Amino acid sequence: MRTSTVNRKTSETDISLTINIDGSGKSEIRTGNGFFDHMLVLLARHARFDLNVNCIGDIGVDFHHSAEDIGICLGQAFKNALGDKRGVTRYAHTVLPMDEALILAAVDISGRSHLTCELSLPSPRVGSFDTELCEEFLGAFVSNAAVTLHVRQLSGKNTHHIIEGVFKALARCLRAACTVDQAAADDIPSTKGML
Ligand SMILES: [Mn+2]
Repeated sequence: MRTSTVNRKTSETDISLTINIDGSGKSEIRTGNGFFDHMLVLLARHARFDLNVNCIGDIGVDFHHSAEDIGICLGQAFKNALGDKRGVTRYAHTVLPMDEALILAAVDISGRSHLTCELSLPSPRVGSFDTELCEEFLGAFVSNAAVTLHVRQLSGKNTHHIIEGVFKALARCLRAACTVDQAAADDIPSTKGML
């Protein structure tokens, strides 16, 4: 089983996070923000990761530090859990519909961090979630996971639908990219010999 736990405490947040890449989609998520809990629950479900997240953050300021630091912890745990990435499929992409929203996502478990995030979010808030934090979270995740991620909104009018589509598309991509390619299960999928 590819698993990892990260505990990270700063003056702004105190986070414990456990991931099992080879899980079944179970999660226990307490981030301090209801909408973001919803996003991480469905990320775990659609990636089929088991994911526990507990964050005590300075949400009296706002949710910024919590969203960013959860992204850091998730990225670190994801990278640790994958180890030398032997056998992974590495590349994945999806075009995911969420009602009127349509989201393209593409992932490369490359060992290099890159995010292109092209979203046009009509509303600055969903519930108590500042929607600009979606990109903050993704940036923190890719930086620490050493993953390349492209996210592009092909259509969408409802901000809840668009962000939910992003998380579901990311989940489907991570699930596929992490899956062991049985024809090459002993190989590291790079001509360099490492990822
Ligand atoms: Mn929803």
